[in-house]
Amino acid sequence: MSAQTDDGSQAAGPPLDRSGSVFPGVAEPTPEAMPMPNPPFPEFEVVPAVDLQGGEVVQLVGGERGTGKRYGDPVEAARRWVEAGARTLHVIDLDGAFEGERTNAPAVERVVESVDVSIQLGGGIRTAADALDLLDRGVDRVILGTAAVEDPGIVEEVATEYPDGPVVSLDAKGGEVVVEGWTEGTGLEPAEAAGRYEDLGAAAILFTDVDVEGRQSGVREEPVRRLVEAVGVPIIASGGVATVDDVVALRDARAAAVVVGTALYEGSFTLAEARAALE
Ligand code: AMZ
Repeated sequence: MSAQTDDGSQAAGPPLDRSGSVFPGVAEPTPEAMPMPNPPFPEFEVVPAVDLQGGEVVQLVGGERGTGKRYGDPVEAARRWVEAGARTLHVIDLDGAFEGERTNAPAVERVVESVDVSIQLGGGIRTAADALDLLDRGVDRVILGTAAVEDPGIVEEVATEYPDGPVVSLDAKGGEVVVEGWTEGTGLEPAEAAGRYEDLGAAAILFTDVDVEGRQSGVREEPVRRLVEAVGVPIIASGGVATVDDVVALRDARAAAVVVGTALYEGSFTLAEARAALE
């Protein structure tokens, strides 16, 4: 979680005086009310996934309900990854992604309160008000999938208050962006859609290669390269990582970060091994 202090971002011009006649009656914002800049991934990171279903950690295969394996208590998992050196956790409310309601909110809150690293949270965040509320409460980044496709203006609304806050997920099945828990196609191609979200203020783009997700069958770098070439914001790659070579391949494809789930939970490699391979 990030502290919220004055970021001095008005340095290019005179500070806004909200206490004067322009906003009569509106108190000057306290330093605590201003978000501190926290741009995503100044250095390449391996980001453990904490995907939640029914309050427990799960890893699905290809994002399909009823598949995959359970890995117990989310707080234990989160602490384990932080102790192993994770600087960011990728927390997904899967019930939220499927149903549009964040039913794992209590478990998410326990995770957020129990670790002191950056948290990017997604799944079921469908309104700007919910996204802003989560950012106000200390979540570092909110991931918008379905809502960003249905109402792209939400991205802009969130970015206006938290420039480093909104991550847009453009997860693709067969080359097409999918939403509603990856059950519905959109007709969008990720690299084409990404530019529009960059213009709206997305701080980063999450790309999950759904066809290989959870299969531990290796990654495909090509779609990641296409996104990196299409936009200037960081690309967070996800899906299919089985070995440290996959991590290195995605770093070499110039992803800013890679999300790893099953391979870490199954002990295929450790975060320390990934770090060593990246040196
Ligand atoms: O596994 C799935 N079926 C799945 C998943 N992991 N479906 C969506 N998601 C993730 C996306 C994104 O981070 O990668 O949920 C988030 C999007 O949720 P929403 O509710 O904004 O569409």
